[in-house]
Amino acid sequence: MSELANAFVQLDEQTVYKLVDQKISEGVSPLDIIKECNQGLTEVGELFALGQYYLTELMFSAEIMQAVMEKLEPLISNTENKQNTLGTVVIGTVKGDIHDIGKSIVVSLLKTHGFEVIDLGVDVPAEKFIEAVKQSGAKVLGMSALLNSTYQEMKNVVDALEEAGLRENVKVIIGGTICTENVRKFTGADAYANDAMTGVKFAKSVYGVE
Ligand code: B12
Repeated sequence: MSELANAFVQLDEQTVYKLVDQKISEGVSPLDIIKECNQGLTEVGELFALGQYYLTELMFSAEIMQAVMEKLEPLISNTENKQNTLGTVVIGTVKGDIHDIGKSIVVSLLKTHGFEVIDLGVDVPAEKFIEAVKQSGAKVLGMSALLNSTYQEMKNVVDALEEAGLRENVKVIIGGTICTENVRKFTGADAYANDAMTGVKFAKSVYGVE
């Protein structure tokens, strides 16, 4: 594990910031820095699952990551090419789930790559996704989910799209660490992603750009 990931696991806030600043000044790409932080966060999650870390530690790791994102977000916007609006993407974290650090990264990257993004926030019920898709005419719907308990909820959203007669015009991508090909099949989504760039590539392919 890298020094940065390890500092995350130790919840050594000051070392995390120092290493992130160092990497930024060395020109390491923001997405690579996020990847390293993610390794640390995954381990924090493992320690939580094992009962060695408690909710306090989980919350503290999120605070550190949010502070890191404040440093990285402006860089993501600066380093990538801003283009005209390529299309609209509706996104949110599904009902029952309040994790949003990963979703916010996807939102930043989509915007940076020229998409208009309607971010519905966290704990989003199916009706709200459907309403947003209807009103915006978005052809891409992204759902973020980190909890196993959300499989059914993701399926509910896809089913609700179908019931509303919107499914043919809207491509659905689910994202987050729990998303796999099996989960995709169960939910009826068109694609799944475990990283943010896959979401951008998916949106580009749906809108027929690049
Ligand atoms: C930080 C954290 C929290 C924070 C969240 C703060 C916030 N504002 O988001 C807090 C403390 C609030 C929290 C709460 C809980 N958490 Co939590 N949490 C985490 C932790 C440590 C890191 C998550 C994170 O932010 N990672 C960093 C981001 C950058 O990564 P990411 O989310 O995976 O996103 C990337 C990709 O997945 C992808 N992506 C994500 N979404 C999308 C969407 C689309 C469309 C696309 C294309 C891509 C994409 O792109 C991102 C960038 O690459 C994880 C551990 C882990 N392994 O994930 C546990 C974890 C997710 N939490 C867990 C649990 C159990 C909980 C709680 C139930 C704990 C409790 N007992 O209360 C609650 C749930 C509350 C709720 N109802 O949602 C479990 C889930 C187990 C499971 N699989 O069901 C995990 C895995 C920890 C563990 N190993 O036990 N948590």
